[in-house]
Amino acid sequence: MPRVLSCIQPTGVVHLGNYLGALRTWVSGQHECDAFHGIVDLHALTVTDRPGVLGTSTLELAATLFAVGLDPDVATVFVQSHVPEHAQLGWVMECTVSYGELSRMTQFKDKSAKREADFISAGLFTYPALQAADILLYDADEVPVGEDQRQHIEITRDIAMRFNGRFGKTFVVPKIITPRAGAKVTDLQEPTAKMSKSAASDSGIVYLLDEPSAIIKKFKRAVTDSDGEVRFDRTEKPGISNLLEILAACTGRTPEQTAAGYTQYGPLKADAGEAVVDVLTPIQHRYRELMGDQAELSRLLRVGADKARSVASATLARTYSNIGLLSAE
Ligand code: ATP
Ligand code: LTN
Repeated sequence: MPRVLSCIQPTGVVHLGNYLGALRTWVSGQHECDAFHGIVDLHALTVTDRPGVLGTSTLELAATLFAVGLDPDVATVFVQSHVPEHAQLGWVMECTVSYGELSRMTQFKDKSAKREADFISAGLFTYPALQAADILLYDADEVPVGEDQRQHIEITRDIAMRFNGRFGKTFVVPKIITPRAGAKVTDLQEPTAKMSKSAASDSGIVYLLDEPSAIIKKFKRAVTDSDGEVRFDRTEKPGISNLLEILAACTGRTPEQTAAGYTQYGPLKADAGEAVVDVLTPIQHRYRELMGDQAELSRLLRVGADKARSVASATLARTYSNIGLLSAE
């Protein structure tokens, strides 16, 4: 059974891009693999400095992960800061990646450019090293993520191969897995930009917990183009292609097959909005139920952290030993 690992940050509210690009694949894959999913609160520290908010958003995100269908009896769901090996291996990873490699990461370039007037932490720069630790600690064969994470998975592979070359076979070199449709959901108001938790405006972002009427409205107002032809073409027709991809992802078809059913933009927008409401409504009900018992959520996360630690501590011990650090025993 392949080992799968993927993580999500507790920054802001989960959106349709997170769901279609990542969470849905986590849920559908959990029975065919040994699945580990982390809520990476330490990663969120790279952009969060307000006291007291991360704990609440971590618990809400846990409820969201179980609401979308991760089964705590099947998948291991844990919080990154509950497993200290992440920070410990993160340092080893920082010493295995170069300044030049980190400088080429587009996520760092984009996020630091957006925060120009703000504090830019060193953690934002070294973020991919901690991400590599998240993945390599679990001997993950596969990492299901959205397309935006490709560069981070590639650098993880490079780090793993470099470390194995220096110190002997220690880490599994993981593969990226992206969904057929939904790997890059874009902002409904700015269809060339990725739908993102950290966007400046909310109007083009569909949140998992949005009311049905708000979702329908956001789709009705989606930015398209003026040539009037329904066709899947990401470059020439980013707005229409995004709607086609979302509708395809919700209905299990390809964007091209979906395009064949439409000649006008209005019905496409309406059907995409309704398909999303149909997918999200049961998730919203389960979310509310789960948030009604926060003690149980915390218990599930403790169980997840225990399982995660048993794997992570063995990998960290192997890493230290292969480097040849002096044993404390
Ligand atoms: P931010 O935009 O603030 O970096 P985010 O929305 O990307 O946050 P993350 O927690 O960083 O959220 O990502 C969780 C998962 O969701 C990752 O696997 C990521 O690839 C995926 N994802 C995020 N945005 C999209 C999107 N627009 N389309 C498809 N997948 C996405
Ligand atoms: N960098 C990712 C979140 C993330 C992740 C990981 C994803 C942190 N650690 C490990 C997969 C595997 C993001 O910004 N979406």
